[in-house]
Amino acid sequence: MKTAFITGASSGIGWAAAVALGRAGFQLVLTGRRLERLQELARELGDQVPTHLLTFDVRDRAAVEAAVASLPAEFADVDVLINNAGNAHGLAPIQQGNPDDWDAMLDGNVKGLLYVSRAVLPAMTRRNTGHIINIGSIAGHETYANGNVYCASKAAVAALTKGMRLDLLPHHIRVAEVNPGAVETEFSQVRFKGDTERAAGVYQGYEALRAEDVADLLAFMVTRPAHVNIAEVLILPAAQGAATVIRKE
Ligand code: NDP
Ligand code: 8X3
Repeated sequence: MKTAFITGASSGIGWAAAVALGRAGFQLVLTGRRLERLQELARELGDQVPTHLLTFDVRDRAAVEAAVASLPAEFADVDVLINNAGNAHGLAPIQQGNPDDWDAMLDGNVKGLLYVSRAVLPAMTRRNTGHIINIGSIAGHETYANGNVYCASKAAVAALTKGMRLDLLPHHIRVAEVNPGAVETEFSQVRFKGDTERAAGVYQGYEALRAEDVADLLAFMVTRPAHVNIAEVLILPAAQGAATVIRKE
């Protein structure tokens, strides 16, 4: 059984990816900060999908390293890493931005992805096999007003994906980036700090992507033959033309 390691599995895209990859025959290492949510996911996956749960904050390098080092032998040979954990915090012009929000985005979305990758990679380079998918965003490829630091964090993910693909080429490790547009998850609740009305407004008047739509794509990508790397995908709701251009009814 192949092993997939999914960060941010306690919600949204990561949760749906766990369900889709479980169905595709993977055993799963599921990570996030909220243990009870991971336990609920493991229960939903049932006995047919072996799971190992790890709780850590991706911003805490020592915690990331300790968690990955603690993997039992049967889960340690990671075949697929989905670097999904991340969020936006705030939506404000740069001159009014909250530096705590900036830290959360740069430390989580960029350095967290690096810490997890660095900790998991020896299991791949040693075996000369592996597949890494970084969850970027349309925001990493176009910068919208007030998106400044979130967009920068995702632009960094785009650059890192290309760099990782080059560096890991000799080790037969496929590296890819999936860039979603608007997906209805807890993303906007986090961005707007629990303002559920404002968060719901982001998805009103059109059909946003569901986390399952992105998960289907991820399952397709990781089940391609070993010579195929779907290296970069932009996945949008049909009603979305650009980051802030959405056809609303
Ligand atoms: P959710 O808020 O639903 O899920 C975010 C996940 O990331 C949670 O499982 C959360 O787990 C985890 N996470 C966040 N910060 C940390 C941290 N510091 N340490 C460990 N885990 C963390 O949002 P989405 O599912 O939408 O987001 C998943 C990814 O998709 C993110 O990288 C996001 O930027 C990206 N994305 C989302 C889009 C959207 O419109 N929704 C569009 C484009 C990209 P926990 O809180 O338990 O730690
Ligand atoms: C999430 C999509 O457009 O809100 O990355 O930045 S967007």
